[in-house]
Amino acid sequence: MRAIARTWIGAPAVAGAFALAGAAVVAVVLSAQALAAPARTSTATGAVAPAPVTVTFGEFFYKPALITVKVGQKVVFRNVGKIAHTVANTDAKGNIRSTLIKPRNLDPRQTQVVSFAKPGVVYYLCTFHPTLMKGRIIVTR
Ligand SMILES: [Cu+2]
Repeated sequence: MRAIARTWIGAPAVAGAFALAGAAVVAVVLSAQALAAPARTSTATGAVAPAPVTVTFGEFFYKPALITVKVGQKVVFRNVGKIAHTVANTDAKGNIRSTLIKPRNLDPRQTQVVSFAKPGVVYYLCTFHPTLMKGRIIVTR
């Protein structure tokens, strides 16, 4: 009888302790997600869209050469070099396609903003320096 009484008193206390521990774990996970989440901006419609990602380029690089963005998220290509470059998407073998990123002559300090409607891997290069400047974008849902 004593043991049963102890179980009766003890069980709710243990359950309560687990509930508290669970809440603490949830709180930690939520704050960790808040810290890890990319910066977001509100659109005119009030929907929350991921902030644009900037890729700088110059002689002879794209930086970062590999980025991951969401469908619809803007990518800003910015020329920080001293001469003109371009950005054109290619197939995986490097053949220019220009279907997802149409190349434009980008003089120093000029930018080109692109985004993608479907998930996948977007390979790109500079049409002026195709062997020297290449990059890749992973587009996720
Ligand atoms: Cu170039």
